[in-house]
Amino acid sequence: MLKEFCEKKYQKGLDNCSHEELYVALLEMIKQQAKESAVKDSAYNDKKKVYYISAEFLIGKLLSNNLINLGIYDQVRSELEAAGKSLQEIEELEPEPSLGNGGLGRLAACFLDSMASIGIPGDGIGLNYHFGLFRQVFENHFQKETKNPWMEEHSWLTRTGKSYEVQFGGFSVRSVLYDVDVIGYANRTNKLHLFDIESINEDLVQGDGITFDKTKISENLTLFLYPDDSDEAGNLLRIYQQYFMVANGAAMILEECRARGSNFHNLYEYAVVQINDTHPSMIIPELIRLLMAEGIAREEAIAIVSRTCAYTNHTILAEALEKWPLHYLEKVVPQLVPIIRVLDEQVKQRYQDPRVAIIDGQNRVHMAHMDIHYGFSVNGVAYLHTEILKNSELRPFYEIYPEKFNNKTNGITFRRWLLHCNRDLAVYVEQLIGPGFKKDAGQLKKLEKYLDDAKVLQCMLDIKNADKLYLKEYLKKTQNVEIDENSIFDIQIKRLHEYKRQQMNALYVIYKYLEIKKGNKPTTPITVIFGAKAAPAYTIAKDIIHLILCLQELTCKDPEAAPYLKVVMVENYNVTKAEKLIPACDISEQISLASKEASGTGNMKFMLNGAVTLGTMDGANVEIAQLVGPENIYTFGESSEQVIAHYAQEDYVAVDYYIRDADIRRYVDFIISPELLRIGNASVLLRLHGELIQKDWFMTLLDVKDYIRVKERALKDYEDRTAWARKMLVNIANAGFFSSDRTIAEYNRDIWHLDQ
Ligand code: 26Q
Repeated sequence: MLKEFCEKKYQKGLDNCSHEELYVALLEMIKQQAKESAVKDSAYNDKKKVYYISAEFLIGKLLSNNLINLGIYDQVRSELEAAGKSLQEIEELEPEPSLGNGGLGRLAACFLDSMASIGIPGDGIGLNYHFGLFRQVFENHFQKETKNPWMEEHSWLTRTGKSYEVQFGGFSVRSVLYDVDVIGYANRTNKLHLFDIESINEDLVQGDGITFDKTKISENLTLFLYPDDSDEAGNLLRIYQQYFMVANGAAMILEECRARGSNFHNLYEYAVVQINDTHPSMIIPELIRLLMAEGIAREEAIAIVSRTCAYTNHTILAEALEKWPLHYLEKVVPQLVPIIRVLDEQVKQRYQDPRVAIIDGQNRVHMAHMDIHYGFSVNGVAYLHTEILKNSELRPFYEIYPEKFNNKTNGITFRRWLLHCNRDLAVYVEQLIGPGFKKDAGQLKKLEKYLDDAKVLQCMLDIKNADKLYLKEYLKKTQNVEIDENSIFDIQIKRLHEYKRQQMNALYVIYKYLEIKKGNKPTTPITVIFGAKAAPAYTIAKDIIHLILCLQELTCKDPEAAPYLKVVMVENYNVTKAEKLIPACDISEQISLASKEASGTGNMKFMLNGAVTLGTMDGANVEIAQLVGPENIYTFGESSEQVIAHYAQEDYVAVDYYIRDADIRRYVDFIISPELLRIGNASVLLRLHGELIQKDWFMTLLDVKDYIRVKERALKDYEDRTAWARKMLVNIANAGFFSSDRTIAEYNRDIWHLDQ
């Protein structure tokens, strides 16, 4: 099929086409097929539609994924092979759009895939950031941020004719809309709508860095995702971005619903708006404003919107819960302020408890509070997280609206995170249990009948070894580092944040290094791999990256340690790198301070690819533990209840652990040892050392000893390879629950209620 397409397009055979030509042809061919399959086979009637609105969509590269979902991957690959071309090399030409930070953005992308794959009419609404999230480069053991241009002449973006005028305080901008096809697996095609501005000026960015004039809104609005918000101009720009997304989204939703027959009094029969964290929360007052402009009375407009919008919470970290000073909103979106004030007054009349107010005593608008009062559903993203929301973080709201609260444990799309990223494993699983698991992930459970089959267990190990070899070659090629494929691959990849505790893993490395120097060499060597970007203004996070890069140099250059212990920090961690790292992993590091990680989704990807989790009882780890049983996961550390009690009683004092425990003192002091000071920057390492002893907001020292103990047990267990392969298989067999198809079916069953 590609052959005919190229013959028609270029008047030559595949073998005579360049990789670039083949890439462009594939883009066009896939777009054409997507159009043809747009609403084919949909089980749902298209009256009511989901609008998933999100500041982030971390979609990753789309070429292979789209070929898989269209069911033509194998055919295209063999056509190319027959012509001496490699699909993998063509795929390398595709830039990765960096339209997200991490978990929340990747979740949105998995949800779009699942909606299209189970036939739900559901589109994404977001922004088209030209330089996305920054590209990370390492220089002198530090993270440096550069811009990440990804839009090219030929891409998945299709410029539509849609455009709206968006009014801000004192000026307006005109939008342009790009659409990306969301091609479901053997099902329908939906859309991701990405709004941009017509007047964007990429030249505002100096050189290849990420600095620009933050005040020129009509030129900079969609340049970057989350520009530095450490100053007022950065915060204002965030609000401009949010309102721009919301105003375009609301206008488009109303236009579409009118076209499908809504008279707006019944808007909730035509649309459900899922608000992905608080970043799009202004859609509530904006929709109210637009309905009032259509002549609907205020009270009714509020009631309609309250039946249309639902809110998902992704975090309990106070600093991530958005509270905008009212005077910022007055400057950026004066037209929303009277509406927000009305909503606030209504709430204050009904409930005297200041904890549930929308506008607080310092005149700050609590976006989440507006969502909870004026949305019809509030959901957390894992069982434990939702319980914490109900019982502590949002307790006063739960007391008012118990019926609004529900849990939707996160999921991942198995098309990308198994079929695409680990073909060898997917093919083998299909040999064992047939193809049914691709549409119904619960069928992976059938693998359990092979738990005592030595041949199957050996095949699992062989596939893992092959994946480790691929990763070794990839790291050699991309970063020129040499790792040992026969070592244990211990991997921690996620955004850099103190609560995720990369610093605790670094302390383990120090412990192990000192053991090796004492002569206690591990039976199997260990490769500790990190991948993480730190927010440009997050000093401690960047200090932790510095420590890890210093440890990389120390372990790789020390001839005594290197054969047994190596640290590797993968540069510019993104979706594409995750796809290479996850299949090769033996031990999946999920070590957040209990209660702080809402769910985690990397944990699910690793499990599905046969890695064993080493983690705290936090987020979805709790559900993983329940599914696989204590034999097949390594858990450690204090429970979420204990941690919440430490915060309530303010009784955690890091320095006490440091003083009382000579081991802890040795590991922490190594950060400022002559060995590391020779490599790193003294003032940075000193700052990090001081931070761990004097603050340690996320209680690293509380759990570090237990962490080391349990990690040592996992490494020892690894020596019995058959027993380990059994753990791998149990993890894969029980991963079915974490398919985002299941999550989306639950959203529909409990929140969206779209009819078949
Ligand atoms: C807020 C205010 C100002 C500036 C930035 C922000 C901000 C930006 C991004 C706040 C939060 C985010 C992203 C949060 C996120 O990715 N949360 C993750 O969501 C995943 C999907 O539900 C969970 O699995 C993770 O546990 C959670 O950390």
